[in-house]
Amino acid sequence: MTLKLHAFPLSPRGFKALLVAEHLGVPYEFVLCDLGKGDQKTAAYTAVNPNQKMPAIEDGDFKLWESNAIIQYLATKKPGTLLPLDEQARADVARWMFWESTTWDPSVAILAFERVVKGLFGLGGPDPKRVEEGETKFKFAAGILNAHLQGRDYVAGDKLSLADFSLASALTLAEPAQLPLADYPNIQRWGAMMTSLPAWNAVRAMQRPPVAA
Ligand SMILES: N[C@@H](CCC(=O)N[C@@H](CS)C(=O)NCC(=O)O)C(=O)O
Repeated sequence: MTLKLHAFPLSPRGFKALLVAEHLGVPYEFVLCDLGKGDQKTAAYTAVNPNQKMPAIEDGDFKLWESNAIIQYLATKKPGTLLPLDEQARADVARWMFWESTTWDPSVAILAFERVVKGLFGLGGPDPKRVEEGETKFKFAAGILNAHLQGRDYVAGDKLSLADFSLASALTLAEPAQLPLADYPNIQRWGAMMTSLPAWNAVRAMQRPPVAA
């Protein structure tokens, strides 16, 4: 039975799961979870993810939500690829994935909501106070990532890992969310490498605006 991946490709979290599946060549069935139509709130989807958020996967009877847990599970389908087998190298990847959840993603989310989501769903214009808060949080996080990427091609170790995919997914909204990246040349260099991956373009092609409810 093919693994089902419920995602809304415009969202960095949905994009992340699709990106890793595409990059690894893990066979999957794409199930659009259209946030504009409220697909995440249906009883059928709530049985998959009680949080009523995407992404989520179903692999037979196994259900999994949280984008970083999902990409970790996908990587186990191709051992030794994006998740190192060495304990310390794997812990390093995990560290950046947790940091993505606790620090990077929440800072991106504020700017994404104010500058992209509100427009898509007719929720009014950006709130300048929230935008300022988002920019401050984003710059704090970007400073950490930019310094870490000094002299490095990849976030963890010397090859692509889940850490790169987890963190780079936010860049799918770099332009529409106007992520303030100008002062972070190492993030720009690394981001250019990530956005040139064939899988990146494949998932970009799946993005389309939500259908009105
Ligand atoms: N930490 C979760 C966040 C998931 C999440 O917040 N998804 C949002 C979209 S980016 C969602 O589905 N929102 C639907 C809603 O709140 O109604 C993950 O990484 O999977």
